[in-house]
Amino acid sequence: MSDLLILQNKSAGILTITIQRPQALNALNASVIGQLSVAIDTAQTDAEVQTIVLTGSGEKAFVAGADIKEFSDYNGREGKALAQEGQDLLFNRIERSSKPVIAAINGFALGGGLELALACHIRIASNNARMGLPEVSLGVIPGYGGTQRLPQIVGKGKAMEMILSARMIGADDAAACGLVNAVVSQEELLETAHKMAHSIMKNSPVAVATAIQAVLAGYEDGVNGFQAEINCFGASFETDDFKEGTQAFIEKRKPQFPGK
Ligand code: DAK
Repeated sequence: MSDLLILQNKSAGILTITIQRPQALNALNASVIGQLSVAIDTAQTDAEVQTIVLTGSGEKAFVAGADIKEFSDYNGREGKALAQEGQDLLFNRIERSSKPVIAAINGFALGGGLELALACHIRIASNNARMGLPEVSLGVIPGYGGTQRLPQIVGKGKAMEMILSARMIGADDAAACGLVNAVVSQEELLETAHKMAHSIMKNSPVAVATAIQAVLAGYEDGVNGFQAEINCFGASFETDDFKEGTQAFIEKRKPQFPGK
């Protein structure tokens, strides 16, 4: 049995997952990817979980990349298979999670580590965070969705600069280009991520899940995002959460969403 490389803590509707490999700056090896994948999957059907916060252990790194020691002797076929497997198993699952996933970036988020944060729905960074995609400096390119998600988030020009230069940027630059949603001190990071989670959890969980689905539809090949929105919008009117949300407004009270 492999070691436990992630810690999970459930409290007040929030599942906080902490990647626990501080000796390797929380670098993603196959075991971490597998354990994260199971945790994200399990959370989807866990009624006690409404939002997920993902962070790294220690004060130095969120995740300093894929484990370089693990992939240094891969050949082309193995590299391709593992990129496919990793994207299917973890990165796409995080992005498609019906429960919002917030990355609390507490230090270096490099390579696969930044790609992990990019797959999350919201990113909050501590002011010591350093982010980048250094893959080309190692003779590879980002393989866990970085060439696709980074341009979606910061725009093609900035993404090209970051990917081709392999340079890291600091938290304030990351906020300026929209890579992270907020920057706070290391001490306030988890609290800020949890506050964000609580502000989401005031809303209808069914509508939140549907909104994630509608936003993602616009980035899917061959899918008309506007049409997907119309369909999702229509479906919302059939939910108990919609009935409760509108009724509560009319009765001037806080909604008690049954979807919770
Ligand atoms: N992998 C393995 N070990 C790592 C690591 C990593 N990515 N990053 C750090 N470590 C280890 C260091 O080797 C060191 O271990 P010991 O020597 O003490 O045993 C320990 O963590 C502490 O690191 P440093 O001593 O280097 O700490 P510093 O403060 O001096 O430097 C640093 C911090 C983050 C600047 C530095 O550690 C660094 O440059 N780390 C590597 C960053 C990086 O290049 N990351 C990889 C990006 S490429 C794939 C799919 C995707 C990918 C690859 C394959 N397939 C599907 C096959 C993605 C690739 C990437 O992520």
